[in-house]
Amino acid sequence: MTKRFYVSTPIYYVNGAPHIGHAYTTIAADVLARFKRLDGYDVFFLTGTDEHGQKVEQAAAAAGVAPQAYVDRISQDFRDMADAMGVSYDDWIRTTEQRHIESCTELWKRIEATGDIYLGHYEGWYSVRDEAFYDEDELVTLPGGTKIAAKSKAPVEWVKEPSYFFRLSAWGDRLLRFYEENPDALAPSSSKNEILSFIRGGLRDLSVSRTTFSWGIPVPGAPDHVMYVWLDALTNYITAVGFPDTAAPRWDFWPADVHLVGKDIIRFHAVYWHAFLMSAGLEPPKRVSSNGWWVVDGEKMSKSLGNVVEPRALAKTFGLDQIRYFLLREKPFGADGSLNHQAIISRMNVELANDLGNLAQRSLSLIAKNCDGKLPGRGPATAEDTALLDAANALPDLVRLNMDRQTFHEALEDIWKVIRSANAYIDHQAPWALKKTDPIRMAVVLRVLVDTMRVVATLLQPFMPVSIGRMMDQLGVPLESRSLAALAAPLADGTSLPTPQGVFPRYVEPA
Ligand code: ME8
Repeated sequence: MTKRFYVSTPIYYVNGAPHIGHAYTTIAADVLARFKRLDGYDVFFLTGTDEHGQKVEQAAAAAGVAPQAYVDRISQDFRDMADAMGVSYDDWIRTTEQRHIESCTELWKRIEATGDIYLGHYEGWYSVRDEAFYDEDELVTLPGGTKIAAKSKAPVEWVKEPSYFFRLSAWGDRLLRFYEENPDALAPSSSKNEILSFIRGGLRDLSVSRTTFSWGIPVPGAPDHVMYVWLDALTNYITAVGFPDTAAPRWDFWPADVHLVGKDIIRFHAVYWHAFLMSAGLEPPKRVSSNGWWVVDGEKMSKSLGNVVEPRALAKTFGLDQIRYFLLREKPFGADGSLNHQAIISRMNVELANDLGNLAQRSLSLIAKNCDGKLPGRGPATAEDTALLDAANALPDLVRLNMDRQTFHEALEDIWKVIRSANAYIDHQAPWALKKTDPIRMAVVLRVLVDTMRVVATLLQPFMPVSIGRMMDQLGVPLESRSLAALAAPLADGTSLPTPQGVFPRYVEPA
């Protein structure tokens, strides 16, 4: 049976240029997608842009451009950014596409047919920045009397308009049961607790259409209403796998294995989305996993705060793979972390250039010099050889587990433990001193090092595809032998290795 894996990112609002926060969730999804492909899965990796709603309409108006022309331009910028970050998405979805409009229209009709949608009147607080309805108790009042959303600090306005409602209040018990029966369906546990207490607090029916602007998907049979942008946006995850055509080739990917989202949008993904799907008779996603913030000078980086870091510029300064590595290494996925150049430089120089780069360079130079550039064969193993090789061979399972939990930093820490052990091993074995005294042992030691680095490199490919591809070339690993399954077959003794070249340069401050 084919093993399938469906991973998605949020689709990003096209109300401004992409920043490193967007790149982060997308790169994390890319690492997961690449890892699953390496592990033999048929992967569907979806990302794209969220293009309707009042916030985007206002951004287009502010830019003096018609909404469609505006979203075309910004969506392309997000796509260029994803391409520049080496992101291997399988589909780029845009909510202004015809396939998506059809999919939303059909989802709406199915929910309506169950009796879960009714016409009413909304009167209450709305934040355009968050595209969210807020209850009074979710707001704080500033000294001047202005109200803002307590959590996001976004301004709110009083809205009064005819609106269709979704009977969310009817789904609380079903949602609680779902999370009880599927303990891994929401991570990390802090997000889960927040969501469970929100549901337990009692769910109110949700306004799912707007009438005071027109940039959205018309409600079927009520063209003066456009669908609430979150109903529209969430539906992207089923549009892309063919909904409503359940005979579409990609439909087998549903339910998605994991939606990666920022922690600001968990409520939409873990309450509203599940209820919409359940109401329409569709399965909810298997897991929603949320990431914490990149913070700059103590503030969450965001378009509206204007403190954003441009991902392409960062990659130009430090190197793309270096940035990808840093983002996944520096902080746990679910936690906040601070983005600063010193931290990037330190990871780059200590872990990439010293620990990994030097290990490869030292071992491969000795093979070039002392073994005629040919991969030595395996030989009788000492206890130290076995200890290192066992640690390396245990890595794939450890990394698999961490990938499934989105604990990317722990996967990297596990890999680095082996790299550090390999450095201790080479120092202790001192193969450079064995050339004259015991060349056979020298060859065995170098082969142990290559075998160890091969496992390490195989597992690091998803994080740093280009640099590690080059390292694999140097280790003499053929292209078709770079998967996890291929680790079972040893590299061919006597393979000619190319002249070693450093893969991870040190960062030197420009003069
Ligand atoms: O919310 N640190 O789009 P959006 C880490 N269109 N991640 C960050 C971040 C930061 N400082 N800033 C943003 C939307 N992100 C909706 C989603 S999905 C059906 C619709 C990431 O453009 C994080 O993943 O505001 C967050 O959830 C997302 O960008 C928000 O992007």
